[in-house]
Amino acid sequence: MKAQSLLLLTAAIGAQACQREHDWNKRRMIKRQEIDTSLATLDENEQLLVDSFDATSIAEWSYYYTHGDHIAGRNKSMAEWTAMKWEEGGFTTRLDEYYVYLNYPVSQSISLTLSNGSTIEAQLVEDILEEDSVTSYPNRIPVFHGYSASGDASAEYVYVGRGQQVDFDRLVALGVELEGKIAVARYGGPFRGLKVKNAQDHGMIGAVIFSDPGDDGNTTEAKGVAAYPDGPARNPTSVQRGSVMFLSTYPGDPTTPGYVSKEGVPRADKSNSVPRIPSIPISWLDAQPILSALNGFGTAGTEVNRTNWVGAIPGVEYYTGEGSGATISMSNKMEDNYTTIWNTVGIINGTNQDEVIIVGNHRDAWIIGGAADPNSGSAVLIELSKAFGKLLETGWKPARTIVLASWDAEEYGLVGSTEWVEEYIPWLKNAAVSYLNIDVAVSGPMPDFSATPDMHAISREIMKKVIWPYRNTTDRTLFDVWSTESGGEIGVLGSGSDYTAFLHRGIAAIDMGAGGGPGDPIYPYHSNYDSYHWMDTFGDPGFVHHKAMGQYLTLLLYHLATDEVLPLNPQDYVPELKAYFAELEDVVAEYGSDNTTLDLSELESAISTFEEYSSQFVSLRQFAIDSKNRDLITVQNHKARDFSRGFTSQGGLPEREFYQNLIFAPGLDTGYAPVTYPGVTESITFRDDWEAAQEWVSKTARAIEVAAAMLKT
Ligand SMILES: *[C@@H]1O[C@H](CO)[C@@H](O)[C@H](O)[C@H]1NC(C)=O
Ligand SMILES: *[C@@H]1O[C@H](CO)[C@@H](O)[C@H](O)[C@H]1NC(C)=O
Ligand SMILES: *[C@@H]1O[C@H](CO)[C@@H](O)[C@H](O)[C@H]1NC(C)=O
Ligand SMILES: *[C@@H]1O[C@H](CO)[C@@H](O)[C@H](O)[C@H]1NC(C)=O
Ligand SMILES: *[C@@H]1O[C@H](CO)[C@@H](O)[C@H](O)[C@H]1NC(C)=O
Ligand SMILES: *[C@@H]1O[C@H](CO)[C@@H](O)[C@H](O)[C@H]1NC(C)=O
Ligand SMILES: *[C@@H]1O[C@H](CO)[C@@H](O)[C@H](O)[C@H]1NC(C)=O
Ligand SMILES: CC(=O)N[C@H]1CO[C@H](CO)[C@@H](O)[C@@H]1O
Ligand SMILES: [Zn+2]
Repeated sequence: MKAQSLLLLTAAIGAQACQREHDWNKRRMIKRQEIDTSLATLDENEQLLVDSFDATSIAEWSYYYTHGDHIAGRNKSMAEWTAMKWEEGGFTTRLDEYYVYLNYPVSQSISLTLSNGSTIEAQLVEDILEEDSVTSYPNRIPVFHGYSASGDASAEYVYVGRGQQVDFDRLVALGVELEGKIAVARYGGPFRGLKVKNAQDHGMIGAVIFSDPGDDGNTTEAKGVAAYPDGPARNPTSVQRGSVMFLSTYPGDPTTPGYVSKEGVPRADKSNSVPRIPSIPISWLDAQPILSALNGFGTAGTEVNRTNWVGAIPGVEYYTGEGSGATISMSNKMEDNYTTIWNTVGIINGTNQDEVIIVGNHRDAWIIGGAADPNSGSAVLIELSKAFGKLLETGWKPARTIVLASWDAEEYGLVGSTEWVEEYIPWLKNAAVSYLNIDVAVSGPMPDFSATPDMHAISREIMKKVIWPYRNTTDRTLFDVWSTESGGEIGVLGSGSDYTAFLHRGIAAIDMGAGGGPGDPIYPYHSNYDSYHWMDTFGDPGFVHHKAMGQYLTLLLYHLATDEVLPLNPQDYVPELKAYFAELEDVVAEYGSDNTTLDLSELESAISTFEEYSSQFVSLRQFAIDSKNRDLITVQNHKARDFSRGFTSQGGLPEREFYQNLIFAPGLDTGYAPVTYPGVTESITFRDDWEAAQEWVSKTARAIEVAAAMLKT
């Protein structure tokens, strides 16, 4: 199997809400003179919505969410409080409960034995900071991996880089023995669960995953920047918790693939979607002695010749480590639990009940705080509900039904949203117009969006209606800052947050948020320091970005729910489908050999058909508008709502039935980052199966034709 590096050529790597890894180096430099920087005029309703936003109240909601345990399945009162706040804004609310498999930490330990017999215990706790009250809560949550396997492992260990399949291929090529060893992997790159899966697939018996200041650019202590709480660099003891589910195979409750988790339902074997070997996350401080014990043994980091292999932990040379004589003894004890989770759901009925816009944010966090992930989004949604409450008071009614969702158990593997979609799929297939996701609304000042192509135009238009307070300026629009500072490209949706179940049932979706760019404070993702204090001091002092992101989401929702002509543009799929096609041709050229053939003409012709019918759609929609033909506008609105269902295939992608969208999917070995035309691309890059690739060309072409047919006049 060859390297997957090409998959990352996809135009934009995309925003992945629970984890954003935007490659800021790749951003296009757009000059401000080249774009429209003026603030668009707002109508009365838009103005009322925008003016309703208050940073001080957002800070108050944030404070509430970030001062109590709200790991999945453990804080019903927070779900109820959310419902109460939304009720105040005029939403009718309820809690939707599911009975799901989760596991909670009991005890974790790692001890290192050096070749001379000395032992060192890993600290495995983050420092208590006087400035940050939640870091000393007696019920603060241990460092662990959600859905990790209970077990002990004691063995020599190997440094495996980011732990992607290509990293393991490299180790195998170097002749490093992996069987029976423990993997020590660096965070970043693929979703953490896939690092553990790859280790397990190579016969390894445990995995330890560490954070590395090498991912922090110039904002490191080694380069003279103070660490949190004194400065914006990473605190050396901070640990990234997180799920180790095999996210690219299946999200949702791993014991109920494809059906709703209620009490009493049959439970499936989960071994294909969660690891069998134990894993534990550690800080870079704990990683330092473990990795430096490998210095001089095996192949030096610089000789391994893999990108991102060498990090920046002082004193560590990132050797592979065979023959060091050092061993790790790890123990991971988890408690398995079937337990209730609560999605808060709030509804304002629209006049057209067969058209629904869903806005979702998850509520559960790995830590007491969660000020960025996910509760910056939660705080924003309360302010949004208040804004719509004010609009309702003026007598306004939405044309389309609005559903707000506060998902539980996203962190374990998109559980609350996936189970909900599985429960309501008949209704959603008929009525869902689009799904708007806001997970980490703010962890820095750089706005970032990923969306299905039909939402690109409206997403950009709304950016012109909001001021984005970038680096102390107060007169730049979100569109201006996004275009010139963040690169001005809307990403492709992969996975990593709650839009996944919607996207893979053919529903238009957008994911939004703002993160840190080079030089910005290091976001302490999934650590105890993702706290209110960090947010207020470094992430978003004054909560100004929270406010602006909330205004954006509110206006986007307002237009989707109100505009007589549904603001979705199916025709905007055309340039994207063509760009993905060009990328696929590159993949074929790169991976093909003399005896491989792949005929892409069916796909090319399907894209042409789509182009033709979508342009018929545009003409007829314009005719309906010009002739003020309401019935015809409704017909066209329904086409815009429905056509993307055509991109899905009942049977799903090869060996992953859940992932039905044949245009984009999370990469099998990336988990977060997207792959386009995944059936074809991964048959080539993963399986080297050109016959299968040819079949997937046909299946993908047929899906595009089905979507096209729905747009036909
Ligand atoms: C639930 O969250 C709230 C708000 O953060 C907190 O006050 C409360 O203590 C939490 N409940 C539990 C049982 O931890
Ligand atoms: C073993 O080696 C480590 C690292 O070089 C050193 O710090 C420690 O003192 C040594 N222990 C003994 C018992 O020699
Ligand atoms: C770090 O600083 C150096 C020197 O100022 C600069 O060239 C480089 O681009 C910076 N790197 C990042 C990731 O910001
Ligand atoms: C890594 O690449 C360098 C330069 O091409 C080469 O000299 C070296 O042998 C390579 N290392 C290994 C372990 O293959
Ligand atoms: C909204 O519409 C649904 C379906 O018609 C109905 O069951 C529900 O009672 C309505 N809710 C409100 C608050 O009017
Ligand atoms: C914003 O202004 C404050 C106060 O003048 C200053 O301390 C801070 O460094 C400025 N921030 C940026 C990003 O320029
Ligand atoms: C291509 O054909 C040659 C000769 O028949 C064979 O040795 C080689 O393994 C084939 N390569 C692939 C990728 O199938
Ligand atoms: C730790 C934990 O949440 N344990 C729960 C496991 O499930 C049972 C039944 O649902 C609960 O009573 C426990 O509290
Ligand atoms: Zn999240």
